[in-house]
Amino acid sequence: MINEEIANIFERVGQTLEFRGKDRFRALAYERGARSLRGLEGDLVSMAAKGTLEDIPGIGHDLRTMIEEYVRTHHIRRCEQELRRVPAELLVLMDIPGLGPKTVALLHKKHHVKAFPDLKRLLDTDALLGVRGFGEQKISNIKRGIALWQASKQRMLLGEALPRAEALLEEIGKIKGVERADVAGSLRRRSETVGDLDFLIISRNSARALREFSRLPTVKQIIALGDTRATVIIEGGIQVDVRAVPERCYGAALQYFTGSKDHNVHLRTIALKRGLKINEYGVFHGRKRLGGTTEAECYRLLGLPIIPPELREDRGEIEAALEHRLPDLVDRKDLGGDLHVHTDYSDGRSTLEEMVEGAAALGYEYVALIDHSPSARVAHGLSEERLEKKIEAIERLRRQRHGHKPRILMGAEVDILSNGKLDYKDKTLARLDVVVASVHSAFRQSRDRMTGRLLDAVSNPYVQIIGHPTTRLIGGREAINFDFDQVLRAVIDANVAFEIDSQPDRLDLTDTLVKAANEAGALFAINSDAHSLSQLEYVRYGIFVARRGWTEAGSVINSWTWSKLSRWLEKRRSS
Ligand code: DGT
Ligand code: CA
Ligand code: CA
Ligand code: ZN
Repeated sequence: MINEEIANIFERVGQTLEFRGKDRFRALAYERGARSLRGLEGDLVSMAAKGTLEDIPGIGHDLRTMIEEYVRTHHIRRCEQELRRVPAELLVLMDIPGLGPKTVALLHKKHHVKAFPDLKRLLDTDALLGVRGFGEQKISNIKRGIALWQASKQRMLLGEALPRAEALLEEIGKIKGVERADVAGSLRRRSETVGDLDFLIISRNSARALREFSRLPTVKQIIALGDTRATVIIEGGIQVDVRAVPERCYGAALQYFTGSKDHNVHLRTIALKRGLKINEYGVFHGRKRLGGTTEAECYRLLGLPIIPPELREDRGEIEAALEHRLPDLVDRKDLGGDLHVHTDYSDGRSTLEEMVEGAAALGYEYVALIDHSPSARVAHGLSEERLEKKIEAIERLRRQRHGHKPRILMGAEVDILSNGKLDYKDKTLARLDVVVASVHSAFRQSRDRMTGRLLDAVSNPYVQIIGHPTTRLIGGREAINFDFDQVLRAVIDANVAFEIDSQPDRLDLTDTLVKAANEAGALFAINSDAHSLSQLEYVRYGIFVARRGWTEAGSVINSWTWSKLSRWLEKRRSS
């Protein structure tokens, strides 16, 4: 947490300096420092105590003393002074994708933009059209950036929300008199973003339990506090709802407050057809309460098996439940390995050895060490020469770890270039165990060209997995435009797998596309795309997406045993 806080401050200071047109090198130093802290494994408090802060790349004497100051006082005086020089209303504009400090400075100086409404007005009235520095393309980029920014601003990534909710759940569980506590709402359904954190508790004295909850140190503001419900804002401006319900209604309440609203509405019509009523207190026949202590009981009383929370979006799960054909969803325990793990050969932050150890700790049978191809220059893509070095290093590592799991696979995430060609020659690809092909550039190509580009990649016999197929970034970049159905058919015909990339801001394919792909019979690889050791854990988010997309273990290639997977990998390239 503290790493993130300091990184945010450094990033803001860098932006402020750039905005003011000050020393570029100083601005860059802050930005580099921020990036480095974001990727850091260790925590800054203990590093400060040990005096090892300057070992962090990008952290020199100045930034080190600032980190120490923050650890001691929760303030950095010099940064705060700098930040006061630019109004906060202008600083937030720099978060809009497509708007950097330089553009905001230009808008401020030349067009009197002081806050978001000014910018909105300029764009709505087309006042910027034709103005130097604002081509049509740039303006449309800014408009799209604003749409993404507004959509994401009010919602949190599941990857941020869930760890927070889990920590909070533990605190709630410790409150005196709380007998049971669960997450509900979109969080329990594992939606890719959530609006707020919903909790349900059972307590003998709920008024007192809620009061105690509202006094937790993380609570910054109380919006409402009653005998059965508390709504508060916690650190980071996140809204939290806690509802206390009697034990006998707990199942009905959990069902109701898990939602989704559409699922609940549909469920009520099922109840009506059977002459029953369902609400947050239970299932009723007239005035007679038939039950509602557990969720399973509620569903059973309506003639249904319990439906996993991830499916409760009214996307056909109620029909499937009625016909007893709910999928047997893939589980985290089913994963036999990870087929997309970066190392410090390109833009990862951990070594080959560390990533392999990490995979071993997760009990994996196999792991593919993947790095970028040369066109991904910012990511230090591997030249043929460095690829050769990595192959040798992997050979050494295999010898060292002989007889130990996991099996180490040599791989690459090869760029699908704008013309559809791959960034390595076939001769090079032939030397790799695993080839993930991804789009990393020219995101705005026309639908036809983009479709053709992906089809070209799918047709290369060395490509086994299409990486993060839509390349969207939640709150940061729209999906590329292509004919999904056509690519889906090609992928199935060629026996290529779609990736479900588990990075919390990617989650790509998305749940609905996964569902469509499942209906057509596609294969998936649920990968962490980890860029550091701790990110190996991100597969949990990919698993959630897979489950929300109705995926069973059989269609996930990295849930297969090594003998099955290795045959599949081979077959693909000899086809
Ligand atoms: P969010 O917070 O926007 O990510 O989405 P949810 O689904 O968590 O929505 P939220 O927090 O407003 O409400 C939690 C659950 O409570 C929701 O999934 C279903 C239930 N719920 C809330 N309001 C209504 C309603 O008006 N009708 C029905 N049927 N259910 C509701
Ligand atoms: Ca919610
Ligand atoms: Ca709520
Ligand atoms: Zn990638």
